Amino acid sequence: MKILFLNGPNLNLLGTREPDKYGLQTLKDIENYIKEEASKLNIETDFYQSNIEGEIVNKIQEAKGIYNGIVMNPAAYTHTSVAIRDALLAVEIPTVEIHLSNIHKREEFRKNSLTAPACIGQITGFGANSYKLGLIAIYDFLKK
Ligand code: CA2
Repeated sequence: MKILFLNGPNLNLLGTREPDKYGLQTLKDIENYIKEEASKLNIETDFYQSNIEGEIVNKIQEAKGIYNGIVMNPAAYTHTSVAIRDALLAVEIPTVEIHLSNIHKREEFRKNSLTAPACIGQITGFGANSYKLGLIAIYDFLKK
């Protein structure tokens, strides 16, 4: 099983700023932890982060035929990107949306996700553990 972890804008700053909101772990720390957990389940994972919407769309399109599933934190694009939503719908790769913070407990504009309706489900508010929960969710969905 091959899973792509996609990360949207500013997540490259994880662990360096706003630790109260997003925690102390860097994206690389999270990647290392997920790779360790995934290998126990015989899952191969790749991580990708971009601050550019079109690059994320390209990555989703390229994922077709390579990855069985996607775990995605679209970051701010969650709330704005019709393009990412359309790309997910086009490739039909099962996707779990994840967020570090609970987007439903924050500003009004964060409560709506344009991308979640193109996903099998959403995990939000568990900090870095949302990545692990996302891994388990996509694994359970795909192994059925
Ligand atoms: O809670 C999440 O995972 C979010 O996807 C994070 C996004 C935010 O726009 C979403 O509403 C919820 C923001 C990511 C910004 O990451 C930073 C990390 C460190 C320092 C500054 C920003």
